[in-house]
Amino acid sequence: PSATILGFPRIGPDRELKKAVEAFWGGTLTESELESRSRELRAQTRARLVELGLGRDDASIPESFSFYDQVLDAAATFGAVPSRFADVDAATLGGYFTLARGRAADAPLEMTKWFNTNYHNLVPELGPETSFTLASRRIVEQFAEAVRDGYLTRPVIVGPVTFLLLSKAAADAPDGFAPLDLLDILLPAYVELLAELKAAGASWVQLDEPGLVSENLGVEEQTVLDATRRAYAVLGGADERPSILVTSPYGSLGEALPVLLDAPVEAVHVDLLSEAPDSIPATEKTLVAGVVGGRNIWRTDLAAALDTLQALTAVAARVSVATSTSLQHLPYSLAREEKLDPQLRSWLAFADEKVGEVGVLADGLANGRAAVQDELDAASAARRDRATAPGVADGEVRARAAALVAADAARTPYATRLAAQQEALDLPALPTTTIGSFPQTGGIRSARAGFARGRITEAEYVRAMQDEIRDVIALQEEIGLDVLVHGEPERNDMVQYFAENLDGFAVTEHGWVQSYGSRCTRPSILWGDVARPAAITVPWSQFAQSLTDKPVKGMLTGPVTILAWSFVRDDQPLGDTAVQVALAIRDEIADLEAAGIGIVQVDEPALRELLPLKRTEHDAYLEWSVGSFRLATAGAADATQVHTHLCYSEFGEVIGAIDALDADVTSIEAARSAMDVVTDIRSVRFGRGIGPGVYDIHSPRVPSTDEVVGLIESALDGIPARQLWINPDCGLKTRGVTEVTESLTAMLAATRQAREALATV
Ligand code: THG
Ligand code: ZN
Repeated sequence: PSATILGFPRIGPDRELKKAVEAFWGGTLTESELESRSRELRAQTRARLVELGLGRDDASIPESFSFYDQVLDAAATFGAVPSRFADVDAATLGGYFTLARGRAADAPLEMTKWFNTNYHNLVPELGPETSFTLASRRIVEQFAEAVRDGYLTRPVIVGPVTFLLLSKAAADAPDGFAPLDLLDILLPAYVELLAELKAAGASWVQLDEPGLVSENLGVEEQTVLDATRRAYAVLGGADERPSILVTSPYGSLGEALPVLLDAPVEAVHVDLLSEAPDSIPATEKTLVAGVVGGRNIWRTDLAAALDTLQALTAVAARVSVATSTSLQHLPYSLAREEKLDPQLRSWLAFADEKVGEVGVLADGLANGRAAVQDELDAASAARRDRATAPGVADGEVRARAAALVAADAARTPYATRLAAQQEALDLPALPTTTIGSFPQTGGIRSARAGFARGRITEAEYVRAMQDEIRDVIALQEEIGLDVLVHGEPERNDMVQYFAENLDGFAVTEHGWVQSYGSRCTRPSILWGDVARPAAITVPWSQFAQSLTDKPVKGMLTGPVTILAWSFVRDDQPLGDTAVQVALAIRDEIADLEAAGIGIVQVDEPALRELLPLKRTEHDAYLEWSVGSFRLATAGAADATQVHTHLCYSEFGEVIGAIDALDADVTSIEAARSAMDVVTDIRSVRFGRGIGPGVYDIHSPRVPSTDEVVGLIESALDGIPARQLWINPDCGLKTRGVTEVTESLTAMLAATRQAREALATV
C-alpha cells in the first residue's frame, strides 16, 4: 500500500458498538444481533475509508475492529486463558466478555494503560503451563467478510513480542518465570494464523509491536532485542504467509530498528513523530512512514511531512505514507462539530481528516509537490493563522509564568503545617474520608440532560444539584465519616468540567474516544493559554460546607491529569502548559480558602500515565510534573490541608515523585493489590498522611467489615498509625447508592474496631 493508517476508531461514530455491547451484557440484545451490528460497523468503516481515499483492494485498509480490546483479542485468538477461566471458550462473545469483566467468583483480567495513551488494555496472565493454539478464528473471518464485500484489507494483530511483554506471570507461576519465556511455543500459533490468513487470500498482515519502543515494561533491552530477532526469523521464515508489516507506534525504536530492518519481513513502520528521520539506515524494505500524528488533533504540517517523505525515498527502497499510531485515539470526524469555533476548527484534523492527509501526502510523493500544492498551502496557512490567533498567547498569563520563582512552589516545612492543621481540624485517629465523587444518580443525569437541552432553567438545575449535595452530606454524616465531600454531581468528568470553565480549552459534541472496553471519554482540546475567568467550584463547596460542622474537602483536578486527559497543544513544551494550568488551580484554591474551605484535594491519577517510555526522559518529566503540582498547591495556608489522590497501582516507579508532591495527605489505590503498595510507601519513608484504599470500588461487591479490618491491619504493618487515613480505593461515581452505603458502613465499622485496638495497646 502506498497510503495507509495503522487503525481506525471502532466504537462507532455515535458509540454504536458501546451501546450494542452494553445491551448484550444487559440481556436486551442477542449474540447474533451483536454480531450483525458489529458487521455493519465494520462494513461502514471500510466504505468510509475508501471514500476518504484509501485503496479498496491493495491492503491499505487495516482490519482493526475489536469488541473490547486488541490485547484481549490476541489472547482469545491463541487461547491464552487463565486457569480460573479454563471452562470458558473465548472464541464465543460470551466467553470473550467473561475474561474482560469477570464473573461471580472470578476476577477479570487486569487492566493497564496502553503505553503513554489514555487507552487501557487487558493484561493476559501466562504461566509455564500455558499453551497456545489457534483457538479463535475471528481475525480470519473478519478478513473473509471484507473479501465477500469486495475489499482486500489488511488483518491486524498485536505482535508476539509485544503480546508477551504486556502479559504478566499468572499468580501461580513459579518465581523467575517470565511470559517472554513462552516465545518459542507462541510462535507456531502465529505461524498457523499467518497460514490461514494466506489461505483466505490476505496479501499483507500487520503485526503491532509497540512493546519495542517502551523501556518501562520491566524487561532488559537485550532480552527484547533477542526475542524480536527470534520471533521475526520464525514468522518471516514461514512458508505460507502474507507479506508482513511490523509497526512501532508511540515512540522510537532505537536499537530495535536495525533488528527489524534485518529481519525477513517485507515492511517496517516507524513513528516519525518520535523517530528522527535521519536515524533510519538504508533499507531494501518498504518503510511505512508514520508522518501523520495518530493521537493528536492538529492538522499536519503537510509541507514538512512531504519533505521528510521525499528524503526517506533516498534511504528506503519503497516509502508508504502512514499515521504514527492507530487513529483509535481520535474522534471520528470534525465535520459534525458544528458548535466548534470555526477558526479553531480550521486548525484541526480528527480521524477522517487524518486519513485525508495521508492521501494527500501519498499523492504528493507519487506525483510531485505541484500536484498537491494547494493542500500544502492550505495546511501552512492554517498553521500561520494558529500561531498569531488571539488567545493562543495571552500576555498576562505569560508574564505571570515568567515571574515565578522557586519559592512559589514550596510550602513551609511539614511539621509546621501539621501543627496548624491539627489545631484547625481536630480529626480523630485513623481519619475517614472518600475520594470525592458519589454515585451519579438518575436524578443527576436527567437534570444535566434537561439543562443541556434547555428544558429546565439554570436556577432549577442548581437547585437539583443542591438537593443531591444535601443527600450526600446527610448520608456521610449518618455513616459517620470525618472528612466529607460534596459528591461532584455537577461534574460530567473530572477533566472536562474544568476544561469547560477555563479559557484556552474547547470541548467537542461528538468527540468520543474509547478509554477501555465500552467506556469512552470526550477529551477536551487545549489550544490556547490557560486562564481562569472566574471561580469554578467555590459555590458548590461553600454550599456543602454550609450544611455541616464537619470539614468538607474542596475537590480539584491537578495540572498533569488535566493535560493527560485532553488533547494538548503541540506548539510549546508540555511543562509550560502545565504551569499555566497550575496557576489556575492555585487561584481556585485561594478562593476556596477565602470561602472557608479548610481541606482541598488536588487529584493526579494520571501522574504515572504520562511517564515517558524512555528512561532517560523520566527525570525531566518528573521535574515538571511534580513542579506543576507544587505550584498549584503551594499557595495554600499552613492550616489548609492539601490532599491528593492517585489510581492505577504500579506506584513503585513513581513513589519518590509522589512523595515529592509534598501533599499533606495522599490516597492511593491499594485494595486490589492487597496493600502491596505499603512496601513502596515504606521504601521512601513516606512521612505524611497516607490513605491506601481499603476496598475496591471497581467491583460491585460490598466488602465485609472483617475484610476491611484485615486490610487496615496490613496497612498498619508498614505505616505508623498517626499517618494512616482510611478511605476507599477511588471515587464512587460508577457505583450504586446501596452498594456505596453498605461498603462505607463496613469501612466505618472496621475503622472503629481498628481505633479500639490502637487505644488498648
Ligand atoms: N476522565 C477522563 N479520562 C479518564 C478517566 C476519567 N481516563 C482514565 C480513566 N478515568 C478511565 N476511566 C473511565 C471510567 C469511566 C468512563 C470513562 C473512562 C465512563 N464513561 C462513560 C461511558 O462511556 O459510558 C461516559 C461518561 C459520560 O456520559 O459523560 O464511564 O474519569 N477524561
Ligand atoms: Zn482513583
